[in-house]
Amino acid sequence: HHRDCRVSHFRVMEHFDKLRYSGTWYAVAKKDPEGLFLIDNVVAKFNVEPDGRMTATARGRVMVFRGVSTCADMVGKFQETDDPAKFRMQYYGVLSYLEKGLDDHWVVDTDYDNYAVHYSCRELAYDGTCLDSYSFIFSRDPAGLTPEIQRIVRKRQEELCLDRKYRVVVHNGDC
Ligand code: ODT
Repeated sequence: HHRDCRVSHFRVMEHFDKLRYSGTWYAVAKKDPEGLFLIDNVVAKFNVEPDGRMTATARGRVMVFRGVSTCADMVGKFQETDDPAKFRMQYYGVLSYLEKGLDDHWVVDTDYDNYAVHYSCRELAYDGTCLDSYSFIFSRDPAGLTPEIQRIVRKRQEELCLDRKYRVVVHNGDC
């Protein structure tokens, strides 16, 4: 059978709980979009503000222009949608020359305590599949994920039609 790669058919986390999701997540793998930005040493911190809105900061090594990288702090604000696991992320850098924009931000799967699978499609094709996506695999533990969890994550990567598109995100203290 053929896999359904239409973005609107992708399953996301059911009953997503942003409070349980808050705190620190280490990126352990990433599928890059066109024009890669976040390179490695990526750590995201999610918060829930007193008014209930989700915000986040991300620190990591980023590409500033062709071949030149630096460590950067990014800030994100999340707009809610009809689906509690699907957000619109408005983001910008603490320094003005860093990338800014508005991306989809979907929490595809998480157990809150160990792993999370994030997905963002930036450009849809006419047939509803994605032309330009990025996706992060997050771990609570910078040392990585257990084999059992890696199996779950691999399944989700396949369901996103992104199997074998990920690279390892290293944490070597550069940022
Ligand atoms: O790295 C890329 O190539 C694309 C990513 C661009 C946006 C990064 C901006 C992050 C803003 C702060 C938010 C933190 C949480 C992020 C979690 C995952 C998605 C970036």
